[in-house]
Amino acid sequence: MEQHKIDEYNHQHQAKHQHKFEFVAAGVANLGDVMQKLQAFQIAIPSWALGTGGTRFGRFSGGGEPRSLEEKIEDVGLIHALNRSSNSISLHIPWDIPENATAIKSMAAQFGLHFDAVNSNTFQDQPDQKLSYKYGSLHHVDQAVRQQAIAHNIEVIKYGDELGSKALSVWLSDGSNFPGELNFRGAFQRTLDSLRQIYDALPNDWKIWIEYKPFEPNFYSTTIGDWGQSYLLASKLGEKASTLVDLGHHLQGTNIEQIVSLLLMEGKLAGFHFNDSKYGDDDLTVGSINPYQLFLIFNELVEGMDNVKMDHATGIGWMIDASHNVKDPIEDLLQSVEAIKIAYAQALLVDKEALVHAQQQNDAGLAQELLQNAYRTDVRALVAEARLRAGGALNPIAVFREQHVRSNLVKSRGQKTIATGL
Ligand code: PSV
Ligand code: MN
Repeated sequence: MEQHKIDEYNHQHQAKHQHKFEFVAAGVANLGDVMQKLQAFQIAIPSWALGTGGTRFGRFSGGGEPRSLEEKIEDVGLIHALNRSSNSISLHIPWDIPENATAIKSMAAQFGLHFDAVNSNTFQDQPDQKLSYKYGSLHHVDQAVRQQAIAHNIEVIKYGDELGSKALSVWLSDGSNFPGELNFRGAFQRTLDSLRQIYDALPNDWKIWIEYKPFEPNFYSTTIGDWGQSYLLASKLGEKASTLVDLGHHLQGTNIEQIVSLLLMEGKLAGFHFNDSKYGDDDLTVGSINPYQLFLIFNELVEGMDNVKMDHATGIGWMIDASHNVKDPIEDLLQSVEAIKIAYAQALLVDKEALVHAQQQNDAGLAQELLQNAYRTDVRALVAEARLRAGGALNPIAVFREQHVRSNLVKSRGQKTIATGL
C-alpha cells in the first residue's frame, strides 16, 4: 500500500475527523498521555489468521489468500501500513518454516515488522512424522511420543531464535474423551516433565507461554484445561514460564477479568490471544460479541500494570487468535485491532482515583457509573488520531475497500488459494 494513497484518503476526511477528535479530546484530562500510549500499543498478528478459517464441516475460501510465508508477511505489512498498530507476526511451525531466516527477517523489516512468539504444533500429525499424537503429545503415556514432541518444541525455539522471537507459545490439545481413559495426575506429571525439558532448552532471554483450554478437540478432559493448571505448571517450571490467556478458552460466564487481575498480581500473565465468542472457542472477531467484557479486561490490565509500573505496550504479549469462516481475513484483523485499541483507550479514561474511593465506600452504584462513563465514551476519534499521527489511515477498512486490495490479491494469487495451516 503506497503511503500517498493513505495520505490522500486522510486528507479528504481530515476536516470531519478533526471535528470529532476535538469534541472527544476536550473531555480527556490526560490527553497527551493517552495519545502517546495509543500510538505505542501494538498487537501481533498470527500467521494462521490471514487465510479464511474453517470448521469441521467445511471451509469456504475467500480467494487471494497468502500461499507462502512471504505472502503472509506481505499481508501483515499491509495491515500495519494501514493501522500502524500491528508491527509483528507470530509464526506457527511447521506451517511457516522459514527456509532462509535472514532473508525472511530482512523482508519483514522492510515492512517495519518483527517476529512475536513462535507456536509449536503437536496437535496434528505431519506427513513425515514417525509417531502419532492421536492420544496426546507432551502428556503421552509413551515416552517416545513425548520425546518427539519435546524435540519438535526445541526445534521451534531454534527457528524462532533465528528470526529474533523471544517466546515459545505452547498450546496442547492433550486430553481425554472418556472418563477413565486417562490418569489425571499421571498426565499432569508427564506434561510437567516434558515442559521442563523444553524449558531447559530456552535461550536466556526467552519465555515459555502456556495456554489453557477447557475442551476441544478432547471433550472429557484437557490436560491443561484452565488457568489454575497452567499456573501450576508455570510456577513449578520457573520464572521464564507464565500463563497465556486466550479469551475463547473459557466456559460461558467465566470472569476472565478476575483471572487476568490475579495472574498479573503474581507476575504470571504471559499475554493474550484475543478473539470473541458466544458459545465456546468460536474464534470470532474480538469485540464483535461482548465488547463490555473486553473493556472490563482492559480495565483490570491497565490498573494491574500501573500498580506494578509495567509498560503497557511491552509488559506482556498482545496477540490476536481468530479465524472464522465468512469475513475477509484482513478486514477481520483490522476490525480486531480496532476493537482492542478502543477497549484499551476506554480503560485509559477510567477515573481511577474516584473508583478507588467508591470501592473504599462500598459504593457499587458509583463504581458502575465510573466504569460505564469510560465505556460509553466514543473514543474512535482518539484511536483514529493516534493512527493518523503514526502515518496510518483514518479508516483502514475504507482504504482497503476503496483500493480494491482483495480483488487485486485474487488477481495476483488466484481465487482458490489456501493459506498453509488451514
Ligand atoms: C486452538 O484452540 C488454538 O486456537 C489455540 O488457541 C492456539 O493458540 C491456536 O489454535 C493455534 O495453535
Ligand atoms: Mn490461542
